[in-house]
Amino acid sequence: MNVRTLSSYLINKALEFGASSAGIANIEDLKKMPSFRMMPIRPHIERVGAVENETGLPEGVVAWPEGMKSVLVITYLHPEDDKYMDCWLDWKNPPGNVKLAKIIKSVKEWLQEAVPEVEAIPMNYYVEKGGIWLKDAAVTAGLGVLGKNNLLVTPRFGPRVRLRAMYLSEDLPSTGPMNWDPCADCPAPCRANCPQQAFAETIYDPKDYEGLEKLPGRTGCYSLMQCDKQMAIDEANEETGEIELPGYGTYHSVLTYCRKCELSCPVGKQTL
Ligand code: B12
Repeated sequence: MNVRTLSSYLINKALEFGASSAGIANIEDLKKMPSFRMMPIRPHIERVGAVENETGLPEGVVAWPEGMKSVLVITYLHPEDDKYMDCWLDWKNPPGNVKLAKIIKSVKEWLQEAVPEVEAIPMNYYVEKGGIWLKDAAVTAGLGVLGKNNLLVTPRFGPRVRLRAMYLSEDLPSTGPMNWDPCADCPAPCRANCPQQAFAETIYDPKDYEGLEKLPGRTGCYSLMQCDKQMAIDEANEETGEIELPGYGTYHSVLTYCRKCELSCPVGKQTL
């Protein structure tokens, strides 16, 4: 099977198994992307939900597995009116993330059967546990662009998607990036609606990051520390008790993280 055929088979299989969109990012392209360049040199920041580094590599450095050449990146829609899709239920991964992992597993099983000579490694969500910087990967795969809200904004669903990826041993070319900027003339309600004003000041400077111009919030104005304050408030407001969630079952804990920058985005609202 030639590379183009394999690439379109993988994308179509991911869609068939339920992905909202899918694409390919070549690892050589990924290594040049902003997050992959910035994170190894960004000073350590303490934050809510941080996980232990299991890769044995310095913080921020991606553990590229030997022999892997490209990555399948998928999105899964998290609609505003299905809020529990994005909630941590009983301290477990949100249902939408579970679905993403299942789609990836199904594509891997299909690939093993159909093209056994190509190796595939489903990836962890966290870079600290073998994952990659998913937004830059999705941009490279042509699934959307990095918006003023510092999120992947997709043409159909705006930023209301979550991401997951799988390594591939085949040297497949990237299916992006796309030439589109929905934020250019947008007054950025995503930024104005942030309850912690996380986009209020420019806090990163290209000269501190080897001249890198594409910084958090596009220009360096996204403060993870401000955003993290809201996450801490959300964690303190975790609902507990016997909670009945229509369509999901009964739970003893429901944790809902802020999505203001995401849900204020006008892109894709007409699709939903
Ligand atoms: C750690 C983390 C957090 C931390 C820190 C966030 C941060 N940005 O630093 C906290 C807990 C605060 C957080 C908050 C949120 N997160 Co979060 N988070 C992650 C995680 C695990 C890693 C992100 C990271 O550190 N990236 C590296 C840093 C450097 O990236 P960065 O700050 O975005 O800055 C880079 C980009 O802006 C990029 N960039 C700028 N301009 C351009 C232009 C181009 C062309 C390109 C390619 C790149 C680019 O360059 C910067 C580096 O120089 C990812 C999953 C993953 N494995 O990637 C999810 C992830 C990014 N989070 C996600 C979400 C949804 C959220 C929240 C909305 C909370 C929620 N309800 O889930 C908020 C949104 C915050 C925001 N507006 O950015 C989604 C994003 C989905 C999407 N549509 O983009 C992800 C992908 C997880 C998922 N389940 O799919 N998150």
